[in-house]
Amino acid sequence: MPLEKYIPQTVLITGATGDFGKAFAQRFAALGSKVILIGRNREKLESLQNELEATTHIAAFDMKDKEGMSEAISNLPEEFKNIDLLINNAGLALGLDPAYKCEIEDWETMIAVNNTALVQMTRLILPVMVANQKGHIINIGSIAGNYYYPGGNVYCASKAFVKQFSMCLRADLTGTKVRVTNIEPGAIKTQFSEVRFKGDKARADAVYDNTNNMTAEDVAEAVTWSACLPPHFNVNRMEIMATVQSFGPLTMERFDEGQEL
Ligand code: 8X3
Repeated sequence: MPLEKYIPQTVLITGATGDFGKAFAQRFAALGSKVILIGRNREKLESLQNELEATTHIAAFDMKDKEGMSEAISNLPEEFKNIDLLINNAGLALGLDPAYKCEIEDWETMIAVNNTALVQMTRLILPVMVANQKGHIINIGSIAGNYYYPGGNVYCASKAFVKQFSMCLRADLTGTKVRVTNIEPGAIKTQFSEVRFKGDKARADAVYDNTNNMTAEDVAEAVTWSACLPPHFNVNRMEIMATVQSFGPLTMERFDEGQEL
């Protein structure tokens, strides 16, 4: 399939300085797209901008800052306004404790970034795509939105929200030619676990030790493929996992003889 023909012209990437964001930026820059890089840290954005051989624009704000987001989008230079690919990539997991032990602030942060900011950004960009009858929203979901695991609680719920929102967008966008895709990666070797375990590098490294991990570049492959398909072809959801990752049995509690059930 001649995918080169369908390369998006203007790509906005949130969480651009994270491992996924960088890999996406590198791929679309190499394909010749103009790239809008969004992140919290201006210096990191500038360094990524310098590294990319592409027409880029950077906007530094915290995804939790609704006004900052809205200002950055209204102030986009003219040549970056016609976004035809939005990659809602900013997101995080915090903690892996059982629900009754979690920090409520961690839950609030995950909902604020993974869900609230994602819907705000989508709402800001959608009118341009609908008016142009051209566009694609790629949300970075997770297998965590499809399966349940101990300690997943709010992270898993936030990714289930992303999946449901993505597919409901599809329903609303019927007739607009705007595409929506939820990419659902499993465990990928990135800074993800270091963030989840709040800087505990040993615990984070253990997640990826002695196995054959997928990488951010693999996820970028899935994103780029979905984005460069002909306009009649929409990937609704794409769940991807390392071959070494798979499913475990459901659990069943057992009781000692004589123990109250
Ligand atoms: C990250 C994948 O398996 O750690 O979204 O929940 S997992």
